[in-house]
Amino acid sequence: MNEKGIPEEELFAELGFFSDADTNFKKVFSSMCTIPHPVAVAAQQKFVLSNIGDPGLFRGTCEMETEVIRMTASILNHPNPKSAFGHMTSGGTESNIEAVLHMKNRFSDSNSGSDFNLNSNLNSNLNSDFNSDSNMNSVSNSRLNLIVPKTAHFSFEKIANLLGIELKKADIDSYFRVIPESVESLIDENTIGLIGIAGSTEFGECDPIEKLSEIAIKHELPLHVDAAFGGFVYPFLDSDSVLDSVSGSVSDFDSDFNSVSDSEIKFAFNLPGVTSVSVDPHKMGLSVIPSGILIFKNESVLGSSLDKIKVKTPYLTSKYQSTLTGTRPGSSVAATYAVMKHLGVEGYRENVSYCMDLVNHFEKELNRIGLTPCISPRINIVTVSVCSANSTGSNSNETAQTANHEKTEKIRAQLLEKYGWNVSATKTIPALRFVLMPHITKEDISNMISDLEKLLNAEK
Ligand code: 0PR
Repeated sequence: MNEKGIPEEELFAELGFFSDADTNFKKVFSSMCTIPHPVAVAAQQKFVLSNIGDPGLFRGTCEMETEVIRMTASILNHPNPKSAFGHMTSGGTESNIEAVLHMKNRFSDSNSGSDFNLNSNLNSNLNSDFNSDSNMNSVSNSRLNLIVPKTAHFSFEKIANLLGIELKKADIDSYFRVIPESVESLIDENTIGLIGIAGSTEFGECDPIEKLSEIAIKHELPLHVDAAFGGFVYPFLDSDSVLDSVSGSVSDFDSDFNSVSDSEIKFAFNLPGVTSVSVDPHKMGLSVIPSGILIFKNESVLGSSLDKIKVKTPYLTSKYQSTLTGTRPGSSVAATYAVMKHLGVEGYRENVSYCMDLVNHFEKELNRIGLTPCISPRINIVTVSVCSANSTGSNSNETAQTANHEKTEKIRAQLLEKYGWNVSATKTIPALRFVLMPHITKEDISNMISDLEKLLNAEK
């Protein structure tokens, strides 16, 4: 560091240089974040001092946090939003870490002979012939495991490493949704819980959470739903706009699940087996970074796990702290509160409807150059193969798959180098991936597709 400080003018000239090197989202189709709503930014600035890690000093912000949790629980169809238990986090990764940490603690609890029963308050007969005690007592010394869909976000890899658990990856179907039978077949006496995804990172798909909920109840396991992206999308989908967007697309929906309109998809607290859900306001919630939300059905589903992570904080204004992080930005709470109150359900419906309109336009433009999405997009994430037909299926051999991944990567890189478009590629199949966020316009889509067409013609 320099001995003498530099004058403000010089400093801000320098900051301008750095900010010019950052994106303004103009040509970004690869990000799950977007430009925050102006009311979120204004509220963030008003609360720069606030630290909800020391709640007694920031009572106002804490009140807003409680209200954010209640509003989110109601979006997530909680039968009694006031009884939901949760807090704001820095985003999906932290929420997932904390949800799995509690799963691990609860598992050790049950295993140490505690009579804590996760689903004891359920009026369900699904678990009538299941004896949890005998199951738990037979635990071997092998590593604890967590069952995740193959499409789970990479944050779960970090979690496995951090918590010393094994990830068991369940198979996915041709729509890239987890197969419930595969999940159930992976459960053993060392399984600490199940993960489902509402809005997968690569495809935007929603796993059959209803089925996972039944499995969770049957085996008395906690079920965490990662709705980091989908949490501010699925509840606000208008079924008409969705039907529009899927018509004329590749495959007809065939299963029971597929015939359900997307606005009716159950993925949260209206399913009895769901114990926790994570949702990120800093993605489709239009709030500022960092803003995440982790909600448990109620405090009692945590059993004594909460006590395990509670630490005494004698020199703070509260007696203890039970969040993973200490100092937490009240400005993110204020921003999220502001945008949720300002937009209301109606505003978020409009936001999602705008994005789904982009999806419709995107599909039409793709058709114009002879392409179709890999699967009918359920939400505003579209994947597109730029390789020849039939070469992306699961039957194609490994060499062909590698060649297709390489070709996809080449096109992705050229879109950026020649034309400045930021697009990503999927790893599950060789395809380009486009996240149609609110900062994108139809004109951007048409321009980008025209540039893609030029690249593909040059490849012929
Ligand atoms: N769960 C799901 C389903 C996610 O898609 C993500 C992030 C997370 C959890 C983790 O969330 P945080 O990154 O908030 O901890 N998905 C995006 C991704 O990894 C995050 C992202 C956003 C990446 C904007 C780049 C970007 O420009 O692709």
